[in-house]
Amino acid sequence: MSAPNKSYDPVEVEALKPEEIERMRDEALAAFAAAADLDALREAKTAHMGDRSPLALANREIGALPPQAKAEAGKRVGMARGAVNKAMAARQAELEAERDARVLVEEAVDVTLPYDRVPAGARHPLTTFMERVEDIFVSMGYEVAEGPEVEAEWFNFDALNFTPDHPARAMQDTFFVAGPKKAETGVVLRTHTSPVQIRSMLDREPPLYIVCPGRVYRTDELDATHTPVFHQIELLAIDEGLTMTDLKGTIEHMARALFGEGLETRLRPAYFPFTEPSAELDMQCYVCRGASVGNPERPCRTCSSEGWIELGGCGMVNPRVLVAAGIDPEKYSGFAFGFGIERMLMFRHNVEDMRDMVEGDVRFTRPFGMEI
Ligand code: FA5
Repeated sequence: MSAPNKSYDPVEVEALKPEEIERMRDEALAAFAAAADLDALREAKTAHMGDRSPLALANREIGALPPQAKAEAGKRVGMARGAVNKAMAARQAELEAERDARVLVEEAVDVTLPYDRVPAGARHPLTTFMERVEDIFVSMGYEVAEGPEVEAEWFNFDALNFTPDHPARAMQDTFFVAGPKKAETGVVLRTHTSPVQIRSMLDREPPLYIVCPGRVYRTDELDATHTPVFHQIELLAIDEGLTMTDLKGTIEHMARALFGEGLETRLRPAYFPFTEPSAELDMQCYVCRGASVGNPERPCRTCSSEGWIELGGCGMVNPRVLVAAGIDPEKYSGFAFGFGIERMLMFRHNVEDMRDMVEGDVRFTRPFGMEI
């Protein structure tokens, strides 16, 4: 800042010349007009309105002027600064309005768009059905048991009284697991859930009541009534004094819980090496209740007009199996029952083709609801 000077001529002070002040003002106005956004405007504001801006420096020169020159110079600089302030405020308002309009467009949320474009998933009907069956037995005091899907041949066949050359081995076409060095490893993909009978008997002391749901494998082709990977539920009860009557009553309870009251069941002789005697258990058709038999006027698709639906295989546990599992057959007896979940789901929901259950198409699963 210049020192006070009594003979000071304001015209001689370069920074306070009218054309200089006008130039400073015009440069500021041009800089504000050229600022394309609020950041650029902030920079222009610092350059033209800040403490080190030309107009601020010129303003400081006024203090050093003689009194007679101060008023005029002060008015000139003041008007220029006023014009600069006004132009800055106007440009700021303009740029803020532009920004607000742009943000409204860019960050707009369309509240009318559907919010659930990724539909919620649900568990497969096979899983929920299997759990429903499990619950029926758990409510009767049964315990849920599990076993491995890759199983020793001994558990899958030998301990269940399938001798090495027993023709029944061929009834359950088996996937054998090959090892890195030799093909015969004595390991198979379990062909049924019955090996869990043996595991449970070896693990626990009788009395025992177990229900075992699980996945099993057979070399069957995929068609309308077969799949190479399917599910079974196995039931095993070992106690003192159990008879076929207990077996029939237990399965009857399950059939009624699943299909409705008043349905008859019947046992047909069958053969399984691990039960003696063995039977296939049929349930009266829950759709026609036998009314379609011999009645061409009223055919029934569910039971093919036979009046009965086969539920699965069952029987009294063969004493040889009890011995293999370390249980005294003189003291204990037991019954077992095993059935296919896919087949039962087909009967219960009139599914015509088992392939629908494995293909994962939501058009099949959706009507079963969204139980999770
Ligand atoms: C057995 O597997 C015996 N373990 C059942 C058993 C348990 C008998 C306890 C006695 C005591 P089976 O081979 O019949 O039995 O098969 C049982 C059920 O599995 C059949 O009734 C059928 O519902 C189902 N099943 C068999 N093969 C297939 C397949 N390829 N696809 C879908 N379900 C099948």
